[in-house]
Amino acid sequence: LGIIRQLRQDFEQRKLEVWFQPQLDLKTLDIIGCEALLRWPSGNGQYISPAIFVPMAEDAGLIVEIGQWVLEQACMQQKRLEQLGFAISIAVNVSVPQFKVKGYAQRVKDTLINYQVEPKFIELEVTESVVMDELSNVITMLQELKDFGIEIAIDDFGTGFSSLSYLQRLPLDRLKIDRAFIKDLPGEDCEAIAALIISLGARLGLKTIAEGVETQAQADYLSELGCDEVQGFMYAKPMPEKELITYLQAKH
Ligand code: G
Ligand code: G
Ligand code: MN
Ligand code: NA
Repeated sequence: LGIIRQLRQDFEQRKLEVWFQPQLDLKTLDIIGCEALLRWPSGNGQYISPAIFVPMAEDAGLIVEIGQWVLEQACMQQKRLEQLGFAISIAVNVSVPQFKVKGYAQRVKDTLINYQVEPKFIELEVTESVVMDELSNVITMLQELKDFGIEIAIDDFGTGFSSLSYLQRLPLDRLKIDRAFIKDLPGEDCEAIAALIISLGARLGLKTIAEGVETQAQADYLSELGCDEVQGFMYAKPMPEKELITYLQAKH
């Protein structure tokens, strides 16, 4: 079976999973949210990385359906967590082809209404590639979602090849500093870039979140720079829903 046929079949047979990775306030270490991350089981407890199959699903157009399903899973998870007393937001990754579907923003809004999720508890993570494609259209859609109350983050910030001018034109809430700029911290080049992104975020009135934080030295340095939030193996790995609930209850 071709990999896309297999993916489609496993998706239709509800074999895909959505895991969640906590995001913390760097000062208080309170859990402020989590990122929803796709997992494709390949048997014996192994998983095919989304870094491999998401680009294929994008090319095949399959990401539109899968992305909608991830959003629905995120909505259901948000409600469950809220009912357990954890009012935290859930960040969902959105790919370029999803934005190309007519009425995408309305569909997102309808989904939240359907699941009775308060928009402030859902964040969409978009990459710079979204912006480079059809700028005015994307701005309109993101503005519509933002007006509804959904938060918008730029994912993998600093790794794209677009100009920075879009930062003024998009209705953003958060910059996610790519792991590439965190992994060698503290260290000359990395420090300069991380520091620049954090101060840029502050100047633009945006929150900054560092991804891929693995060591206390990285956390200390980010704290010194004034980074707002962190996500990474040092705090928690992506985990299935049940584990997330156990984790949140243990932290409480
Ligand atoms: O979980 P992991 O770090 O292996 O994810 C690798 C990549 O796959 C990340 O860049 C992430 O943005 C992407 N990814 C994970 N889940 C989703 C999803 O639901 N939708 C999209 N579009 N990308 C995802
Ligand atoms: O590209 P995006 O930011 O959406 O993807 C997040 C990815 O980063 C997920 O696949 C997640 O598993 C991975 N990730 C999260 N925290 C860490 C970390 O501390 N170290 C490493 N190496 N990867 C991480
Ligand atoms: Mn992401
Ligand atoms: Na990223």
